[in-house]
Amino acid sequence: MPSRPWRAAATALATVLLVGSVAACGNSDTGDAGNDGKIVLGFSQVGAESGWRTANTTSIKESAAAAGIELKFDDAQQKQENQIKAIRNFIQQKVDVIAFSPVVESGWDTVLKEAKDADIPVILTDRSVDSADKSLYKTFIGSDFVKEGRLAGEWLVEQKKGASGPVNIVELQGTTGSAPANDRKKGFAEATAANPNLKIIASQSGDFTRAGGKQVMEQFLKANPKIDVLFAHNDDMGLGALEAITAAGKVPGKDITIITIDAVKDGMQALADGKFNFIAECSPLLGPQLMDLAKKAHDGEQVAPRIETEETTFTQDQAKAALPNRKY
Ligand code: GZL
Repeated sequence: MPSRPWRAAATALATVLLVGSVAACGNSDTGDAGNDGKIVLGFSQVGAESGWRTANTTSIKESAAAAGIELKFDDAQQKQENQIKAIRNFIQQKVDVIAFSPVVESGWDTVLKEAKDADIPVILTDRSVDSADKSLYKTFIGSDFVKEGRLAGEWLVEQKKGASGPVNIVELQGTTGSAPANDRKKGFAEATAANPNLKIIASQSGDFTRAGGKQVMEQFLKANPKIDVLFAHNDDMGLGALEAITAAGKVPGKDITIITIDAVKDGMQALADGKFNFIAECSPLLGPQLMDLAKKAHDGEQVAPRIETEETTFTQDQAKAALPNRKY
């Protein structure tokens, strides 16, 4: 019977294929390392809103490649709902570890519980969350934003200690509800309370972007005839504000003292050129430490609950000296 030998061969082939596919599925189903044995890290990034963010993304992507970690990267375009969606996708794909920089502090408990129920460790990078349940994430790696705001305020108190009358300060806040905006504002206010002459006469979010900084500074300048100081929560908003200040016929760095946070290259150039007066550093180079933590989390090793990055501050002279060697 000519069909019988073919039928046996076809059955054998189908069996081999079925076993093969189940085996392949088995690897991805177990959620263990990627098919080629690599750890799979799902990362949800805030967006691409500033020079700091771009440098942070570069550090993460380059470090993952160097560490042999398979990176699934998502850009949330500064929307929390996109980050929640990305985290759910990572859970569905059974990645080994999830890391993210929460665009805002609140609203994460539900999705973090889903990751915990799926037995996928979560690492917070750069920004933190206000969850009361600390078991929802393995660790936080990033900066002390209150300290950054405090350093900015302390420098201003020193600069203006001889002031006889009111020193009018306007403040460009970061993204509303974000940890850096909340904490930098807190630290700066605490430090400047030391001198009652220092008065924050206006404070509004520029969303960490150059466009936002320019737009809000234009409003500040229209509404406030006497502005002595601008405190911007990041370099990019300060750089945007420069355009508004110059357009208003004022000299940045002289008519208006400008203090910012980050110390990205463009901000350091403005500082070296005398347009900014002081910058508190906030390092975006978290990639290498993140990959080390991802490996430890994957292997079930204990890690410290909070890992803070080493940072410094810059005056105009220090920026001139540091610029040639800046990595970002
Ligand atoms: C700080 C980071 C902030 C930067 C901004 O760690 O979250 O977000 O200061 C960036 O430049 O947009």
